[in-house]
Amino acid sequence: MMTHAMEGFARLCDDGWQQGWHERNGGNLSYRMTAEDVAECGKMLEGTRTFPLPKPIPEVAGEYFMVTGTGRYMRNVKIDPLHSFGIIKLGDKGESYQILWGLEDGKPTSELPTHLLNHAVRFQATGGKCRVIYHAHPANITALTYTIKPDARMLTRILWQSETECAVVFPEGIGIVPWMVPGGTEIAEATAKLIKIYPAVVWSYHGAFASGSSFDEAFGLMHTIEKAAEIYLKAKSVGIVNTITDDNLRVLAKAFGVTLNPAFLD
Ligand code: 2HA
Ligand code: ZN
Repeated sequence: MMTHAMEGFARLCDDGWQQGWHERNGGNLSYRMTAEDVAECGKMLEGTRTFPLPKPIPEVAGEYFMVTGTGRYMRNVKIDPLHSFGIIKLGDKGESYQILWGLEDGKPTSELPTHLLNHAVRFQATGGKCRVIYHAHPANITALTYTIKPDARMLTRILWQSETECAVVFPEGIGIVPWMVPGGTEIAEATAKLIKIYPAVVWSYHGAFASGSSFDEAFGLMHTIEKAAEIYLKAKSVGIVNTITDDNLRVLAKAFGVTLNPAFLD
């Protein structure tokens, strides 16, 4: 049986697949469940397997998460949920996790350290609102990282200038890490440092992480970033002769009641 939260989780995975962001086993998703989500699972949750985390994450101790499985394909989440994702519960000190449902014949995503650290940091940054961390491999935002230095200001300005909605959707800006080996604690800590400030972080030559209070918000953020990157690359390939000015951005921010990161304005 699929609960409401499971349906929402599977829908995002399928949406990302439909967008072409999840070649092979690329990308992963995690969702911090509410008490109602956990209650809806009822007897489906039973602990059988416990694993240590490479580093304890006490900020999210005792929390329940839905996570995709390592080596699993986003395109299969909808048709084979039991093998493609699962529900885990973190230990009392955030030192381990227990698999309570799904992830059959498998384990959570290789990016679990990044997901959990990002949850810990975003939980604090948003006063507990953030519930979704989403990693995808969209082609345009990844291509864009080959054209600039890994600099948050430069990246953010390009995106803000490439689609009018961007500054309203991510007024804090977007972070970026240089190329690093994926799957470990080092990239997890580098990403967490940035996601404290920015709702999304781009991984150079790899993809992006987006956060949100709901599946809609996290998916929508990834979609907005990717769309802006696509517009930028198209405009740049023809030749950019006009752009959204900083004055335009200031007027926009005022009209929508958002505060743009002042460090990113000229
Ligand atoms: O799940 O995307 O970054 C595979 C990946 C690793
Ligand atoms: Zn990846």
